[in-house]
Amino acid sequence: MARVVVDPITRIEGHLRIEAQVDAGKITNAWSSGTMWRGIETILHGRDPREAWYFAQRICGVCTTVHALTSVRAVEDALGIIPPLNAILIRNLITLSQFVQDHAVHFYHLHALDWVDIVSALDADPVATSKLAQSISDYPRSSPKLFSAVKDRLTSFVKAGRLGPFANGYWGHPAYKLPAEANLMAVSHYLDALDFQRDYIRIHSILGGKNPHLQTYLVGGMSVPIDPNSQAAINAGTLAELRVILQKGLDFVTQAYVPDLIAIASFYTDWTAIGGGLGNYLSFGEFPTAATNLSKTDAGLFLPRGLVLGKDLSKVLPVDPLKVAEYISHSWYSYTVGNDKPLPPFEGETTPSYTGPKPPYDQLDVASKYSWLKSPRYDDRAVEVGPLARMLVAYAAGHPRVKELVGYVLGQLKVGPEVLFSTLGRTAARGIESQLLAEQSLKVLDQLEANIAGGDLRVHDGAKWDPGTWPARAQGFGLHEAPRGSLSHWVTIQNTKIEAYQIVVPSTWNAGPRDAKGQRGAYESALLNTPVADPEKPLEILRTVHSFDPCMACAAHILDPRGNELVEVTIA
Ligand code: NFE
Ligand code: MG
Repeated sequence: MARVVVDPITRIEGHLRIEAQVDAGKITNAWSSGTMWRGIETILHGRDPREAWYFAQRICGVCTTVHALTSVRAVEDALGIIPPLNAILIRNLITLSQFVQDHAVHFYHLHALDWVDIVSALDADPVATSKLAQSISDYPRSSPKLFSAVKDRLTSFVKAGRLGPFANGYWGHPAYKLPAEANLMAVSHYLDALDFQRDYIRIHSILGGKNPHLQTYLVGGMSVPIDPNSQAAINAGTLAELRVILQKGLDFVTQAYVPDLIAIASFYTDWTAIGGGLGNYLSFGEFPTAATNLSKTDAGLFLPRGLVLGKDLSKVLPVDPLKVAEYISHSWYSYTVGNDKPLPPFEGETTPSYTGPKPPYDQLDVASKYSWLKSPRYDDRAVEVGPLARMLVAYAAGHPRVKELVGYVLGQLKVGPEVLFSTLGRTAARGIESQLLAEQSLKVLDQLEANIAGGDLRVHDGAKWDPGTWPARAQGFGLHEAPRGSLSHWVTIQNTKIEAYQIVVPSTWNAGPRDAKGQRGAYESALLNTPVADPEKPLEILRTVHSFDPCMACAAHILDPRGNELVEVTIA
């Protein structure tokens, strides 16, 4: 019996600690702790709601666009604004490209090394690697010469002891199963993906001025001008450039990401029986195809809104966002209503109350409070959010392209849909979603072009820009599916200023601690029964936790407004 502590979990965004009880080579209990304190909710108090997005998107440098979008949606809902179609389509393009880049970076740079043994790649034969690569895809960078150069480069890094981001991996661990050639192919694509993601995200500089933290959101629309006769606006040339980059994104996903995913997964099908977790899946739905308010309707969404409970894909239940509430029974906060009651976000409170031991500490006090993350619940249920949740909700709702893509990937692996409820299912769903959304990005561009060609150049509705037109009090929420899952922002506006602001974030849904009823969060639940071959090298814990793509900056987004010291960190 051993208590395995992984702190910090690396190859994620932010600071996460996992404690796991390992008995006879399997995890019998697990706790997830966000160990970082930062944030945004409180500093928004008293500000102009039209500028909230600008601060909110600073929550994170990874999912940078998502808090800007959700914030403007919340304020638009409160004030009854529906932006023009062009603005909605530009927002979709920014978000779709965010997904493709973020998922590709996660697969190659954050998750692949849980499955790919870099050191084993040194034993690969470049000619055999080229044969393997060409047998699975028509990705052009697959010649023996190229793989030979990658192998030489890797060999020189290893000889010089300069492994850089590859240092301290659990290389040689018995849970690595890929042949040397597959490892070399994956290392080569890891390097290619670095270039790909940098070039691809230029979409954000075209539509948002820069990345991260785009500059062109606006309550009521976007500040990206459309004018076919101006060099300084979206014109035919800009649209053509966007098409080239979006097509490159689709090509990379089709030729590299998805074939690599299938090739790697085929050696790890035992991971379709590990890491299932809660079995409840929530998606708010995303990508409006018309000018609508997502908080009032889910009509016309490309990805459906819905809830799947108990792994039952025979039905999709409706979602009422007002059934969201957050517990803090095991989180370092206090509520005025008592610490065991959940609060819905419109009544949410953010009062830090750190009772944990001072770091460094050996073990969390799991009977009491043990995380900076709250525990969001839907209708008092713990649910998983993210790519797997979205793909399962879409699959169960009969989304034709999702059904096709899921069928294709499962067919290649010779397994059925029941395997989706797993660590590997989570990773496969992210790849399937990348293919789906890279395809969709070109269709959204078509729709934008057609709308512009029809003479509609509007990107902003300024009718309610003047706070003098607002009611004395207004409340609204914004819903979004961010790459890691369901996100919501909740705003109360009183006399033109923000009176209250709450953010319920994807990684909080997944990485949060137990609630007052003892229900585990998604990570805590997924880790149960995960095998651990060597407690000193808990590679298997990384596999399951990374399959969620953690982002702790998003999840622990609270900040004391005056920068008062809340935690003392001692560096020995
Ligand atoms: Ni910082 Fe995020 C996404 C949000 S957190 S990455 O995607 O919101 O899960
Ligand atoms: Mg919050």
